[in-house]
This record gives sequence, C-alpha cells and structure tokens, in this order.
Amino acid sequence: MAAALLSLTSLSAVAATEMPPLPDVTGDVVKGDGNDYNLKFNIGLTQSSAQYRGLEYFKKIVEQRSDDHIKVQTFHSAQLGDDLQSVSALQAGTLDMTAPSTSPMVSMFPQFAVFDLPFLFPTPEIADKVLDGDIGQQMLKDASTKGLVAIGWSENGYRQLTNSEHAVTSPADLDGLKVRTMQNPIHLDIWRTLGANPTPMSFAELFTALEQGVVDGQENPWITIESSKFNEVQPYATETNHVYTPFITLVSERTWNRLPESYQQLLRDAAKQMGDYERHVSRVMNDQIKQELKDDGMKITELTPEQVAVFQQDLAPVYDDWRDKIGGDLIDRIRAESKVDSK
Ligand code: TK8
Repeated sequence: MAAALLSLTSLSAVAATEMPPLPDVTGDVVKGDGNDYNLKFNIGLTQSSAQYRGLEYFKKIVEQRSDDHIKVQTFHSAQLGDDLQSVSALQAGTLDMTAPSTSPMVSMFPQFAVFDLPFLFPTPEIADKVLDGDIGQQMLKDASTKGLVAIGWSENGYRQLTNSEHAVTSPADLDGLKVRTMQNPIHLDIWRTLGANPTPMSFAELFTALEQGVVDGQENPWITIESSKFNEVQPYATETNHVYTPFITLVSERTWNRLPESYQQLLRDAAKQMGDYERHVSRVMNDQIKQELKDDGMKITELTPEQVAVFQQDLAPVYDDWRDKIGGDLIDRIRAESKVDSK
C-alpha cells in the first residue's frame, strides 16, 4: 500500500505538463507554382518547450494550406546548431528557418538591444503592443537583410535567475556568483553591475556547464528552465523577471527567393499565427511550471516589490550607459506604450 502510494506520488510529480491543444488550421489552400518545397526549421529549445509547440503549429498550418506542397521538417535542442550557428546557416543557405532569441543578434542588429534593457516591458501585453505594433513591424523590415528575411515574433519570455549556491534576494547575494549570460553586451553589463561574475556562453553548452560547475547560475524563463532540466542541477531560483526576451522568426533569403509569392505570404501568415499561439502557450504555462518546479523541490524566492526596486535602482546606470547607443527615442516610444496601458 505504502509502495503503491509512493509510486503514485512520484508519477504525478513527473507527469508531463499539458500543453494547450494545437488549434485548427483556418484559411484556404494556397496555390503555389506546382513545385514541392522542403523547409528545415531548427530551434534551440527542447521538444517540451512552448517554442517547439509553436513550431508544430507552424508545420501544421504550412503543410495543410499548401496541400502538402511545402513540407516543414522540425529540429529542436540545437540539433542543427545553436542560435548564432543557425543564423549563419540561414545566411549560407544550408538551413531554411530558425527562431533565435534577439539577444545574441545585437551585433548584427543593434536596435534589438532594447529587448535586453532590464525591466523595460512591465507586462506581456505591452510586449505584444511593441512586437505587433509599428516598432516590432519596422524591426522585422530592418532585420530583413544580410541574407535573412524576418517574418514574425514569438516569445522566450520573462527571465528568472537560478543558481546552485544559495537563495538570492538582493544584489548583495550575487557577490562573485558565476552567472552564464547570453552572448550580449547588455546582459554582461547587467550581471557585472549587480556584482556577479558573468560569462557569456552559447545556450547549447549551458546544461553541461551548470552540471560541471563551470558556472554557478544562469537566467531563463521558467518554461525554459524546466524543459531544459536546469532545475536538476540548480536548486535555487529567484523570480526576477528582469528581461523579456522575444524569439524572431527568420527565413534564409535564398530559400525565400525560391518560393512563389503566394507561399511567401503563407509563411508570413503562419509565422503570425504561430507567434500568437506560442505566446499564449508560454503565458499559460509560465505559472503552472513555476508551481511544478516548486513541487519538485526547487527553492524559489519570490521578491517583494521593495526587493525588486533594489535591483531596479542598481541597474539604473545600465540604462543610462546604453540609452544613446540604442537610441533614446526608441526607448521613449516603448516607455510611452507602458504609460498608455496603465491609464
Ligand atoms: C534557445 C535560446 C535560449 C536563450 C538563452 O535557443 O540563450 O539563454 O534564452 O532560450 O534562445
């Protein structure tokens, strides 16, 4: 009896999180040029991420609406390369599609750095307004160069800190902590300013680095922490929500130029629908997964508004330093969206 109970509890503890169902495909079949196409789409996260769920929906839409003349082959867990390698592969024409975080791409597209400024997006709704409004749409146009065509936004989400050492409630607790960051100068600045010892690294190397103690901590959304099993090697987490990271949907320009216009439009439509659905999945699962991580024994610190304010104050200089480099005008426009929203 005790054994039966025990196995029941452990079963429920590992039960896979339920993803919201894949929506039905709407819209008519799109006529192409009679040719068949095969699109390889590679992402960095695992099969249990919201990102991969979004990819499954993208595949369903594109295959169904092209009457199977376009086949979408999905790859996860950086099987065909990490974010930066995938972008290079798109430029070389050896991969058709990918959806990296914007952060490692700031060296190519400096305006993406707004997404790295701490606490700039207070709510997901404001992120949506920016991504789906003029600013985000202009960014897609601006990023459609250098061998890439940018066709949509999904989300990675709000980032949380995890570590192997101790609970973190204030910047003082970060003293000397080795924190992996994305390959991005603002993230380096954030963690250096807070007193940690940051190391930039590709996401694909991160689990091993945490497991072997090369770094003590990292930061990513709850869903990424769980789907990448970081909680198995990181007993502590702090809900910092310090940065909101989007995923940008990219197509190789070489692939794009081979497609008839009707299929180009189909990819744009499907990327939009994937983005809406993926953001929904990501948000529905965020709290659910935080709870699961707690149930699985992760020690999660939820900060009080006063404790968050200490992080915000310490990070004020990061804003000032980056304001001119990114363009103060863009930052002000994003801030204005937040003000309109809070009225
Ligand atoms: C996945 C990455 C990842 C990002 C990171 O390819 O590197 O920490 O948050 O999720 O884009």
